[in-house]
Amino acid sequence: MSENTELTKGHFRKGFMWGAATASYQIEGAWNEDGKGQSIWDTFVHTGHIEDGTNGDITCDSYHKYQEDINMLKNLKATHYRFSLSWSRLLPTADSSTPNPAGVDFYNKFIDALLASNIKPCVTIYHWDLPQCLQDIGGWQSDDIVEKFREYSDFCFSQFGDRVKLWITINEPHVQCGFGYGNGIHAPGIKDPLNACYQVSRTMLLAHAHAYRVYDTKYRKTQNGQISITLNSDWCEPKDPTNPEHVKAAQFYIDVTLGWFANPVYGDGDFPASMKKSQGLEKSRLPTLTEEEKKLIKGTYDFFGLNHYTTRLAEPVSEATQDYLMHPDLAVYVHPDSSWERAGLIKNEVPEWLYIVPNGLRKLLNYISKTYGDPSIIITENGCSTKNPVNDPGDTKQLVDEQRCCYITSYLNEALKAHLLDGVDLRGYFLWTLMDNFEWAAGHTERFGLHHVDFSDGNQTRTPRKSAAIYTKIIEENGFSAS
Ligand code: PNW
Repeated sequence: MSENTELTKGHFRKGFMWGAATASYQIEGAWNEDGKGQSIWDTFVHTGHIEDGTNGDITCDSYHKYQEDINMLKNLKATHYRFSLSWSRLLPTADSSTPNPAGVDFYNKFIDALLASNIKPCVTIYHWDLPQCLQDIGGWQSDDIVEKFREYSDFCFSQFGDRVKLWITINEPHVQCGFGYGNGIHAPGIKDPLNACYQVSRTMLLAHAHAYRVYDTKYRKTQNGQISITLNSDWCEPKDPTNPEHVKAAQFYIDVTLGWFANPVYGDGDFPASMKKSQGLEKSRLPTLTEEEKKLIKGTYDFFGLNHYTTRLAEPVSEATQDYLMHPDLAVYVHPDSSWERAGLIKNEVPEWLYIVPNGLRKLLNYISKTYGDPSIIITENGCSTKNPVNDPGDTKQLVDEQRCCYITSYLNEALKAHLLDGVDLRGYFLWTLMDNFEWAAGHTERFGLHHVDFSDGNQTRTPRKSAAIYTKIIEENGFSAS
């Protein structure tokens, strides 16, 4: 078949990080227990918005069942676990002088239990669950958030940095800007693609940069860890590679998803020129970063955190396709190739966005390596979903998840090619996700787990899928051994 399926044998570098990833709101539950404050996701789910009407009130109940999560990680043979801290559980009033002792205790116990099982924590400081009290005073649309985030990060380093050596400041600012403030399908549900969406990209970058600088100046010497941001990007190719307009369109799509945040942090400190120009306005709608701000943001990374799921083809917009634009300023029409396999096992009940194109990962890794000066890259998320309801009466839990097994094998093999054949500096891989959880606006309808979770048996019973065993074999071999 195509280059997508030819497997290469070989190994990742020694000490490669093998993990699974989750996020606090998606797994913890206990939304109002033990002094936790409310987050914008608590507010959002309690006012509609979710495909199946579910919420994260209980979800996987990891707040109580964390030892089960650790047991699953042990069985996987994971060396690392990426999870996020709930800001409102730690600082219910977003004030670091009045933390919630039960919240601090919870993460201390959890981190200690992980380390006791020889699994290293990779901690995301912020994975979208902003304290509601901060939203009430403007959230990411107010410059005050930058200092609040700096203070919160400082608090996290001071409490957990003796044991946490791998930090991610902010998860996927691009999705937050687009979904939280552009089309409003994520909390806080603001539909303002021409203003708010851009405005918050600046505060997120500044918040990240300040957190990095605090770590650098106050903690690095004694704690000796690494810290960065995690950016998401599809790979994107011209529909017709011989047509310069298509080539331009594909590059523009990457500039807008990846470059929007990667250019400031890993490039020259500023937003991509193509984005500023593209609107055809005298003054861009993107905020202007001052020279001082650019200097502050530029270079605030110890590695490149990448979340990647899928690939798109690009072409210029035509009259027929203009309704499909992601964003009014994004004058590119992107779509999957008709030959690509779509995620989900059941026809007509499949995730709309996820197409399986393994070599897109290899190309994206090469692109990042070349464009941003060969940084160390950690894949902080990659995975594949299925959609409910499952109407295979023989396997309603989708425990024999052949498609996910193929996804993991083929994407990891492309990552291996990037490392072995192309010399990309790849340091680790975190599979999304350890277990089925609350998949944001899709609620429990979309499942990404290596483990099935029963959300209706009162026990949130976790059951390994076939993909868990497949992933473990790859971890044990540190790649793909010649068998
Ligand atoms: C990521 N897209 O979000 C998040 O970091 C996870 O919390 C989430 O569960 C996971 O991917 C699966 O969706 C994304 O539309 C959301 O391209 C949307 C997109 C990409 C990533």
